[in-house]
Amino acid sequence: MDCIFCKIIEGAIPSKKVFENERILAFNDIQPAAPVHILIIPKKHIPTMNDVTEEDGPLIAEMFAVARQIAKEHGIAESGYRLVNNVNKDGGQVVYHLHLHLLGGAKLSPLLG
Ligand code: IU
Repeated sequence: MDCIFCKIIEGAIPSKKVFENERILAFNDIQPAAPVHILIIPKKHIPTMNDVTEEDGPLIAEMFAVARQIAKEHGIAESGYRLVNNVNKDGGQVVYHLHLHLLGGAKLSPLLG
C-alpha cells in the first residue's frame, strides 16, 4: 500500500518514536509547528475520520488516552496542549492515514481569531 505512515509503522521509513504498542504508534512530526509536535496514529490503515466505524471506537479512545499520556510525559498536561485532526482537502489533510496532531510546549494561537 502506498501510504507513508504505513511505511513508518513497518519501519521501512525511519521515525523518532515516542510511543508504540500493538495498535498505536506516536512519533515526532518532521516539520514541527510547535515545540512539542507529535503524531498519534493507529496501526490499522484508516484514511480519514470519515472512514472510522463503530468498531473502531476503542481504538479512537486509545489514541486520545495515548495523547494524554504523552502530554503528561512531556510536562505539558497542565500548561495545556491541542489535539488536531485534519479531514480531507479543506481541512488541510495531507497524509491520508488517520492521525492526531499533539501540539504544545508554547501558547498556541487561537484557532478562531
Ligand atoms: P496533515 O494533518 O495530513 O496535514 O498532517 C500531516 C503531517 O505529517 C504534517 O504535519 C507533516 O509534517 C507530517 N509528516 C511527517 O511527520 N512525516 C512524513 O514523512 C510526512 C509528513 I510525508
